[in-house]
Amino acid sequence: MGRIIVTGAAGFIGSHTTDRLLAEGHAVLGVDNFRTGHRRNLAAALKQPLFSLVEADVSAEGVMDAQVKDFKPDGIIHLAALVSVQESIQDPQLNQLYNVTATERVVAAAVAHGVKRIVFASSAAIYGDTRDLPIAEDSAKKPISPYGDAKLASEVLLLRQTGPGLTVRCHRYFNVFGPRQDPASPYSGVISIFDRRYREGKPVTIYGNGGQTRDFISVHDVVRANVIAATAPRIASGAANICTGKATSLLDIVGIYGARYPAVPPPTFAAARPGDIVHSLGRPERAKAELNFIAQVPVQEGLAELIRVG
Ligand code: UD2
Repeated sequence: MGRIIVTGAAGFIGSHTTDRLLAEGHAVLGVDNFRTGHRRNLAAALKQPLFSLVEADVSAEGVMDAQVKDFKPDGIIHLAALVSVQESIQDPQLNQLYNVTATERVVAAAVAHGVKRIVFASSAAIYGDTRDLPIAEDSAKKPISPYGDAKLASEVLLLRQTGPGLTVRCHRYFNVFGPRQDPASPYSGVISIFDRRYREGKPVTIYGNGGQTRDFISVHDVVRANVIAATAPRIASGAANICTGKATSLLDIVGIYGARYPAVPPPTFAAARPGDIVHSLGRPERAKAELNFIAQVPVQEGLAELIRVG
């Protein structure tokens, strides 16, 4: 079994990734500054003897170097980030710190101490507003936010370091959803917002006509991709979409919630958000070819789980 450092371990994707690694018998060191992560997400992990947790900032000088030197991981799953696109627009310097400098620290520590593998949380945001659907990995990369710029820059600096000793995998996540996703901001993932509203018995707001579609992928599939990339023998470095290849509209989602919560008033409709894209869909073939990864959780099933466990 391996030894893995998970940065951003207290976050939405990080905590699920940590749980899965522990369940498979790996030793995990979580690093998180708890800026947007929550200790409650690690309630189960903290009971496991193979888990340890360091409260520290990945972007700070010396932090990753010391942790990697001490823990001697086989791999690092780097998920710590400034996760809000909106916040990256409001505070580009903070975005630079958490989404670029932090990656530089991870790479430097990995190279200095001979870590064999890095898995990085990239994003479909690197493609920007492409109309060329479904999106393949070699599509044009024209990010439209500092967040997308930073994810692309991180990919470049990570993939530059690959060699016989270090394998890097960049995962371009599409719209991830599932339990523990934080609905706190109006710009949080739409499913987390809708889930909270239906639970509270309040109508959701649909911006536009609800016909817009996204490639929604369950966090459990994303976690499986992370664990494969961190632990599978003999994989090559590269970047791939982590998506389902299936489009789901907001009306589809509201239909599922409406059936489950019949007493909640129907959605209200408001003007489409400026800059909102109508359709986003990824091509999943490269992850299948390079990682043998195929998303397995249908959206209906993922939503049923979310409605059940919250
Ligand atoms: C993602 C980013 C966003 C921006 C965009 C660029 C997230 C969470 N958001 O947005 O910041 O970079 O990519 O393409 O990663 N919606 C509603 N009602 C709500 C909330 C959302 O109708 O209460 C709509 C929203 O207008 C959009 C769809 O739901 O049409 C999905 O919104 P999202 O923010 O979950 O994800 P996305 O892909 O638009």
